[in-house]
Amino acid sequence: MNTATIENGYRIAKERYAEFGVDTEHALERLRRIAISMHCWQGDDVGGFESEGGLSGGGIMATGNYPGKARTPDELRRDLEQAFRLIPGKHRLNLHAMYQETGGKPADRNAIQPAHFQRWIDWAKELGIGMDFNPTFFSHPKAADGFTLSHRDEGIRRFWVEHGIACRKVGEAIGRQLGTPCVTNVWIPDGMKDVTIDRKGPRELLRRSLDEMFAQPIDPSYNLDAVESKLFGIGSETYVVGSHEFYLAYAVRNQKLLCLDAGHFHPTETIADKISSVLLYLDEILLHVSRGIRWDSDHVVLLTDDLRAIAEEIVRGDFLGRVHIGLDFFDASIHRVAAWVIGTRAMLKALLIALLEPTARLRQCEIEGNYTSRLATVEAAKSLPWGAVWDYHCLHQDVPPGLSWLDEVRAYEREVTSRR
Ligand code: RNT
Ligand code: ZN
Repeated sequence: MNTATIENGYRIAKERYAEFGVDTEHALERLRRIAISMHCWQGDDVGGFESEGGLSGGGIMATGNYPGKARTPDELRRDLEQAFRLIPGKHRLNLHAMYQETGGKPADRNAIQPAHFQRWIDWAKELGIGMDFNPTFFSHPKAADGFTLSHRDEGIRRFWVEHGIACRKVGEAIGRQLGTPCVTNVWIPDGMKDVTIDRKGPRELLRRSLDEMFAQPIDPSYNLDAVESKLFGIGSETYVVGSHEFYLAYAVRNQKLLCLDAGHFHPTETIADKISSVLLYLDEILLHVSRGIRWDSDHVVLLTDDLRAIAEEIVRGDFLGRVHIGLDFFDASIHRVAAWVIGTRAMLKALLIALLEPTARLRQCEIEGNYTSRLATVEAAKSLPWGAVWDYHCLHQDVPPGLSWLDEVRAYEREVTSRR
């Protein structure tokens, strides 16, 4: 695709959208300001760098053995930079505590300090991007029996509370140094595989642990706390302590961000319809955009109807300033840089389509009770040439349009990842 073809395509698209009362320039200007939080853990199959090869566990698992995964923080940063080069716009990095860099013996989880993440922070500063953070409540001997913050053993529970406290301090340092608040998201694997008699006890313990973790106020311009629910996981099929009801209530009462992960609900339940309800009671929320397939909650995000519905809700509700958009998927069966690029570009495409929607017109139809026109217009808008606007956007953001980004991933594979 040459530049003239893209420019011409855009000119025609602009006219077509104008017929629907949509200003493509305005949509692109808004799209350029959206920062997606790209998760580091797609790059090394959720391994982390605390031990050789990384420990798996905690009911999340990357499957596949595509060669060339990042084995060190430097390799991971290099891969992330390659992905960022193929994604239009300026985005963020979402880091997990197990990606600490201590230059030798790893610090135990309750002893991590901002210094252990300084190289990540300096790197983000160089790139001019923000960062988000996550305590790691899995892949650790003290999480081996499936309980962390809701553990009956006071010593273990306290260890994980200390980890949470340490991570909020890391989040604060990140936000202070990068000049944009760090969202520090808590997800724990705690739950039971089978018949559970006491569903109440662990929830009481979790509430107490969260209260202890969050006791110390932190300036929200540096750090924002989020809590993430889940319906079930591998090994926690029957009972998950941190269920949706648990965290929804906790977040509302304590004014924390609720993290809605698209893969953490019943298979036919989508998170799009939750956004406008939850934001009546919370200032801000975090999304983990993912794609659930049967029992797996973490396939690479594609431009599905579900994804489009999420983007539409954010845009129609005017929630762009209140929804932190993070990605959460991991696939070890395809090139890992490609996975990031496919998923992040899909999220941006969904947002672009939503920004190009003739929303004012549709809203008017709805107010007038003209549901026939509403339905007809929604359907007609689907075939408007958003692809031409997307390619134009890529061109002007200096990233490859269409599928041409894949050539760059292949070259990177030849020169870098296949040699690992
Ligand atoms: C797990 C949660 C959680 C993790 C990351 C690695 O089910 O979705 O967000 O994927 O913390
Ligand atoms: Zn998640």
